[in-house]
Amino acid sequence: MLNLRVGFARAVSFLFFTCALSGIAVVQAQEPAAERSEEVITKSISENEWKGHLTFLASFDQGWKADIGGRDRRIHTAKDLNRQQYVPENQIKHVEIVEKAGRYGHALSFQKKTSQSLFYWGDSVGYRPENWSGTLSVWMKLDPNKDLRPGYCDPVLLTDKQWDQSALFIDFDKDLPRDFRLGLFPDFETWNPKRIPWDAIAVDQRPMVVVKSPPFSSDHWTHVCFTWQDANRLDNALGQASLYLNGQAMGTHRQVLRYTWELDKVAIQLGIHYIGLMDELATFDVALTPQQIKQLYELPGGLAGAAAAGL
Ligand SMILES: [Ca+2]
Repeated sequence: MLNLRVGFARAVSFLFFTCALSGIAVVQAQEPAAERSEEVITKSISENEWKGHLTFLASFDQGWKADIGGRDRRIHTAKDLNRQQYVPENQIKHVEIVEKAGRYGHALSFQKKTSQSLFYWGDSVGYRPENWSGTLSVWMKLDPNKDLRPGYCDPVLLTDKQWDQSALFIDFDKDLPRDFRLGLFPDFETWNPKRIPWDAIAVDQRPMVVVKSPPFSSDHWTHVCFTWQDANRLDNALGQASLYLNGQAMGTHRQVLRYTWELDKVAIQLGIHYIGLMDELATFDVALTPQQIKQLYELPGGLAGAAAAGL
């Protein structure tokens, strides 16, 4: 993703720019998640059932293997972001588990930028070809403006293809001070049918939720959570996705969310060009409500603790 984004020419004429954008099948509107309709809220599960919808969990407390996962819970190391060549287990010497350094228990520590890529298989995340909703949660500890090397950084990327095709991700922009973003890139033909180069798409037309001056720090943990709902609607109704930091709603993006995944290729990639600590990476097969996300943020023993207690 990173090479493509960086590689596109930035010098694009305004005329081309204006015409090109008219072809983008993206309806974008950002609004606080608290303003979402009552209909959406009431479709969610009850306040006490949400932990039972945990579909993937990597707490790093017992090692690299995911606590909860699908057909293969081992982490894998890919030669690059394309994941065409990969081997089981972590092979990157600059990434390690640090005991008791986590938000809860142990944590992953990424110490250098690398072209290799770590991932877990994502077949358990709860993908549905019709009426799909979900949540991803992770804790991060870094100062993005000091710790990261130049270029984009994607702490978590969920896809069976790549960043701009059937993908959901969180990233830091490459320009200082770095923005934090939630990227919603459904099947490529649905969001960019005219194949407009990325850098020719105006910032406010991009399918993302953008947070200026996000509250990340190397001194404390930051909880990152995003939800998606009404993806893969048969009637092509708009779906929506919302980003939360430390339990607070940061914004919502609406568009048709058509994701066509080959389940055995879905990967939860983590730590792409990331330098910092990471803990408790998890997914749910429902879109948690703002109240449930606040509960998750304040969970005393974390999800691993909740899982050990029988959720
Ligand atoms: Ca942990």
